[in-house]
Amino acid sequence: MERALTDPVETEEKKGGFFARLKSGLSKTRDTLAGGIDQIVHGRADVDDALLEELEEVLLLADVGAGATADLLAALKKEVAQNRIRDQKEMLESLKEHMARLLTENVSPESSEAGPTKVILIIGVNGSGKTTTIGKLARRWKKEGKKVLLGAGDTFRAAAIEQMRVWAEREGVPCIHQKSGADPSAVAYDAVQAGVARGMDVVIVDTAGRLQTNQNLMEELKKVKRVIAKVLPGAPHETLLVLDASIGQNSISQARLFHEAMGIDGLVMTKLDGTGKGGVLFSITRELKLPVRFIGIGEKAEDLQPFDPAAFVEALFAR
Ligand SMILES: Nc1nc2c(ncn2[C@@H]2O[C@H](COP(=O)(O)OP(=O)(O)OP(=O)(O)O)[C@@H](O)[C@H]2O)c(=O)[nH]1
Ligand SMILES: [Mg+2]
Repeated sequence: MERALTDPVETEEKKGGFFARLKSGLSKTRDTLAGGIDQIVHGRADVDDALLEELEEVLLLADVGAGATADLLAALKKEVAQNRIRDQKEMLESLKEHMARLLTENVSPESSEAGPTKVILIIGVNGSGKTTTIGKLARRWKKEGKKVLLGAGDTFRAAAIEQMRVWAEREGVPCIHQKSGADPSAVAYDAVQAGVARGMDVVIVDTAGRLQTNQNLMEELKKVKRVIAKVLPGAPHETLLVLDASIGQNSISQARLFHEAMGIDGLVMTKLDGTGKGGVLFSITRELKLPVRFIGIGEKAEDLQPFDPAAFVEALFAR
């Protein structure tokens, strides 16, 4: 089959756009982080205590968080003492290495136990970017040749069902939905059953946004998960929490409560393009030991990328 040359994802990737897009999506955090570092090293030769203190401030401003910043500073100070960091260039190289390490150490890899049909449950607070992320994932995976089915599990508002159907139609994937007000676990049940029956590779189930502190709504979410497991034992294979990066450090307590209630397998960090707080990824992986699976760097269908720690750090410091 001939591919349309105008497919935006296709064209982007042909241009080697992955890194360019990442770089532009992270420009606000880069301004805070690399821009801040540029300012403090400007006109100074030595890596001394004063410089490291200013570096600490820059990291905190970019929302790297107190714990992760302390880790990074301790590592750098040790290397300065051992004479392994002798100038600013070496300091920057070492900082980048330690930052990439923070994003990968202790983080569990993606589980690979899914059978022929992989079920993914998407959860998070209101407006974090769940439905948009599902649409973007549908596009990505369909383009990879996978058979994708969506479940419009946000039955809270009619507009949410409509939003999911619009994405499904645009990406050319089936969408299982019921009327607004229907039981979300019934929709999840139907979606997974249909996914298995139709031999789908991936079923992605949307849910209504909810606060992590709302007991009743968290119980409802647990029920969705239980019902999915009843239709297909072992499912959902991945429960992904979608977090809005612009809330910075607040995302840590949010993620912790969702994780305690639901058992999360990974994170999707959205809206990185709109915030200088992208440093939060370092603290959230450090605190929760959960992998960031995807990042959202814009509103368009192609603005979702699998998270690549090394590329992320590189893009944060790229000129
Ligand atoms: N700039 C930017 N906007 C995003 C990104 N991801 C989502 N959005 C926008 O965020 C808004 C909310 O997105 P939704 O996908 O509807 O969020 P949701 O979590 O499904 O919201 P509820 O269903 O109401 O809980 C929309 O305007 C999206 O276009 C992103 O990575 N970058
Ligand atoms: Mg939604």
